[in-house]
Amino acid sequence: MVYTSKIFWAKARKLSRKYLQQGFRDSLKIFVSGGIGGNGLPKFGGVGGQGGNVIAVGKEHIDLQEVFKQNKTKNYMAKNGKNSSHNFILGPPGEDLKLEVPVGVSIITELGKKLGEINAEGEELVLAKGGTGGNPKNGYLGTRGQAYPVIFDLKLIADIGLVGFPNAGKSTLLKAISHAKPKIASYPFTTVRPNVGIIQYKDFREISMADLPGLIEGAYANKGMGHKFLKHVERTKLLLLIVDINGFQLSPQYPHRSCVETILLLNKELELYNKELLEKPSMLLINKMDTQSSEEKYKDIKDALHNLKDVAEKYPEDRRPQIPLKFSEIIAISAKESTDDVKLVKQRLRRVLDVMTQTENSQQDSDIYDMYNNLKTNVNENGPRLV
Ligand SMILES: Nc1nc2c(ncn2[C@@H]2O[C@H](COP(=O)(O)OP(=O)(O)OP(=O)(O)O)[C@@H](O)[C@H]2O)c(=O)[nH]1
Ligand SMILES: [Mg+2]
Repeated sequence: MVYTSKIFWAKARKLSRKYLQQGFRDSLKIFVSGGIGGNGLPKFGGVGGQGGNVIAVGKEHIDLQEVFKQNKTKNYMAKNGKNSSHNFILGPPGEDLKLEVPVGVSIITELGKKLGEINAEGEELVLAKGGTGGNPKNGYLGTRGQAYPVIFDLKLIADIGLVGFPNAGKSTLLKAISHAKPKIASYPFTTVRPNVGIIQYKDFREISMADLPGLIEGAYANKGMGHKFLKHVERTKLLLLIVDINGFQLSPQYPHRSCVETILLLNKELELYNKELLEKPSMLLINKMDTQSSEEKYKDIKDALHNLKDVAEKYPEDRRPQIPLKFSEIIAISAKESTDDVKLVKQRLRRVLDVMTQTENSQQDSDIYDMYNNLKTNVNENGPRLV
């Protein structure tokens, strides 16, 4: 037994290291420069052509890394403007350079200034402007274009973000609820890069769900896979937390955390990373209800689940969230063994998201607005809905 457990943890450690080596990237730095403006022709008052711009253009379903690997360069320059000449008194402008980038990318400078985001297919953003053509104001000498490194930072866009410690069953749920085929295994850090699955309904409504690699304590400070994946949660509409009824232990060197502790710790990690995440609607799934004594364990924690705020107050400060998440629902399930449970989750997720969509479309409709607010707040008034 000791031997098997040694192999297990060695494998888990190796895998988490493998993730770091394998270089999955959802951020990438390149150098962009706008074309130089063409020179003017003072004798004839000729104006040089404007340098071309470097422009990012959104494209669905492309991989950030692949796009730039194919080009084998990190320098992207637009064409220079042509000089003014006898034949062309107005020098022709330099051609723009268009770079296709995945939808969902934010573009920032090295100093952290945000240049913008690309959120739709075909959306364009000028990354580097071309220089001005030579004219009377600049002594007919074309100027240089903007040139600097830019960083593409990809955030997934999905309706639902699955958040949980490693091994909680996130990928198992995604597989059961959608057509995605994530890798599932009994060791932590099986998922090393985010996967998005599409949940399909009979009326053709589709909802996307992102399965993210497991968080660990300290993720907010970039421990484990840290920030890299927490940032994806920022763009999801609903947080779906999933915990193992039996709690979680990263390895024998780390303390075992009970189910309730894991909920509070996930809450704390989200809070430390970005408090605004806690304002999103959220649901909680207590998974692995088919395992031994899970029913008893669930009974024991039911009261605590109704009063997570009070329970949190008894925890030491470093493990206690300041702002407890307000779950619109808490559902005990077996993602692996019960198709009925998965169906129920599918229905409830849709219910919350439909209310949210209606709210977005009609802020004036006070009934819907109240419904939405209730989704966010009913835990404090009536306690969460337990199934
Ligand atoms: N008994 C039982 N096992 C489950 C259930 N859900 C998941 N598992 C098992 O738990 C293990 C981990 O499942 P995953 O779906 O890979 O967990 P994960 O949260 O995606 O893990 P990471 O990708 O490492 O973060 C696997 O061995 C699953 O078969 C469940 O409802 N019941
Ligand atoms: Mg997984």
